[in-house]
Amino acid sequence: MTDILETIQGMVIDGKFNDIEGEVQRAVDTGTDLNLLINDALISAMDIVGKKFADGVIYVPEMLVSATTMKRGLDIIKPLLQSGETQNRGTIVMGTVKGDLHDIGKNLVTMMMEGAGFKIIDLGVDVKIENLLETLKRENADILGLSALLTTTMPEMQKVIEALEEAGLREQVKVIVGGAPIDQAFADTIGADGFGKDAVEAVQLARDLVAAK
Ligand code: B1M
Repeated sequence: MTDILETIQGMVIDGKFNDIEGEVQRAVDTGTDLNLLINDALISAMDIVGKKFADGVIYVPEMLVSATTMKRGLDIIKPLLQSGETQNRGTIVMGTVKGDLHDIGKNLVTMMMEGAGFKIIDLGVDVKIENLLETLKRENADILGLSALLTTTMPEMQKVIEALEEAGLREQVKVIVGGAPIDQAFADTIGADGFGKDAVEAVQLARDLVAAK
């Protein structure tokens, strides 16, 4: 890893939220590959933070400060991910499921989807099923994107899919799921239309699902 990526990774781990924007901007200005910046510096930092938390080396407040630092870094990158595509490829309603407050991954997916020309309605975190259904209907959405980071909130995804069926929306709305504990097997079990390992995969999946509609 280059020095600048290592510095940025360290800043997220140490929660240097006042300094991160300048450093990420410097990385961008010096032509650092955005994929490396996102994956090798920012996301990998959160993996290390998560491990430290699991090992009892840090606690929730430190994890939160790292998350804030990560978000500020991503904010610098966000405009660069917008491709300027004006064509609306389809409408996607995004949210982190009820009971779950993790939104960094969901925000990253949202940014990339917007960059790829989708219209995104981001309902945020801890989203209730009624709110999802109401928005999907109102927006006549093509896709619902659900994120979950906790093993305890994963089952909520299945509840959402069941609610879509009960509301008669399942044929019209394709469901993409993602988040650290989610995998293809889980997506298949709950009857989702697709699983995105990361933001890039999620965008490709959304493209494919809309094209096949
Ligand atoms: Co929490 N947390 N956290 N946390 N947190 C995890 C998830 C954990 C694995 C840490 C650990 O123990 N190692 C653990 C869960 C364990 C489990 O479920 N078995 C955990 C825990 C336990 C908790 C609390 C319960 C802690 C407590 O209070 N005791 C609590 C729960 C709060 C709640 O949600 N109700 C909690 C709280 C928090 C903070 C608020 C402090 C903070 C979140 C801040 C925020 O998001 N605004 C936080 C953080 C930062 C983490 C870790 C360290 C980092 C998550 C992250 O942002 N990763 C996390 C450990 C880890 O995941 N390594 C951890 C970076 C992000 C870019 O990756 O979200 O995976 P990710 O997204 C990826 C892919 O998964 C995918 O694309 C993204 C880009 O590649 N993806 C999708 C995500 N969504 C997608 C949707 C798609 C497609 C792809 O389609 C729609």
